[in-house]
Amino acid sequence: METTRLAPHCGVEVSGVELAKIERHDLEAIRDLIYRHGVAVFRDQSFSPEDHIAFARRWGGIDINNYFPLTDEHPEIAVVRKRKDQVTNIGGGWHTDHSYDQVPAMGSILVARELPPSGGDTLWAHMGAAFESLPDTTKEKIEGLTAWHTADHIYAPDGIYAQTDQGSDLRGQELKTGATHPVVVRHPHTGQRLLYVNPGFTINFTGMSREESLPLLQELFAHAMKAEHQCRVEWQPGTVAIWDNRTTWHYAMNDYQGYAREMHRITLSGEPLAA
Ligand code: AKG
Repeated sequence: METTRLAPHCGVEVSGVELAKIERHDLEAIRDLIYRHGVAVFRDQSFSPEDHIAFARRWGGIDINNYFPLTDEHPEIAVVRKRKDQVTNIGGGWHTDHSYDQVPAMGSILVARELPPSGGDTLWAHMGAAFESLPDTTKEKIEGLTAWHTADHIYAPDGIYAQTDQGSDLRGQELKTGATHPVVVRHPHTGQRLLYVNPGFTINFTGMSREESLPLLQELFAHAMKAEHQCRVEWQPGTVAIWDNRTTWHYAMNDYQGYAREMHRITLSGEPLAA
């Protein structure tokens, strides 16, 4: 197994591994790489939906996504599809999967099934690097804070997925379901401190309104999405990416109008988060 860093603070490409047949010690090595680098990318994989599910089960539990269409034969797999006549895409704004759950997802495994001729890359940003590089005054300001996360404004009954990187437009939706998490969490395995707010799903700090929360949230968002915390992956047929949702945010580029793109995602169960 060989590894190549994708960027100084985020991402690693792993070669010499067949995910569908991986041995236990390689799986443990990959788990450790993902905890540290945030996302690992594997090329030229032969990875059927059955392989995808079997591989995910070896990590632990699978979180079924309540919002995305699921494949008919495999309810564990969420379909992340953009039709060729569609304008918006799923994930076209910085977010981390399932931060609105009481026990947020550990990670996600995304497999390229149909790609546009060019474009449609995915970006990740490392929240350990983002926390580390915050000014000390900001670190002091957010120490001990908690924030509320929801998806009620994102997945509306009409299927529109609206996000901006300055904090999502709440579109007058009534926000009911969600979860409160520390603004800075400690990674359950590495102990690294991670910034755990994201533009897609984080609405307000506990004890503060949305309006009172937005200036500091926007300061944190703008800092975290800086290019130096990011890496970028260009998909090819056979590419699989596995990421840690506590350690990273991600962003699906929407730069391939007129073409379809389809990815299959399995979301991996996590554990409760603590400061
Ligand atoms: C998600 O599954 O949450 C995404 O953002 C999709 C990423 C992608 O399609 O590249």
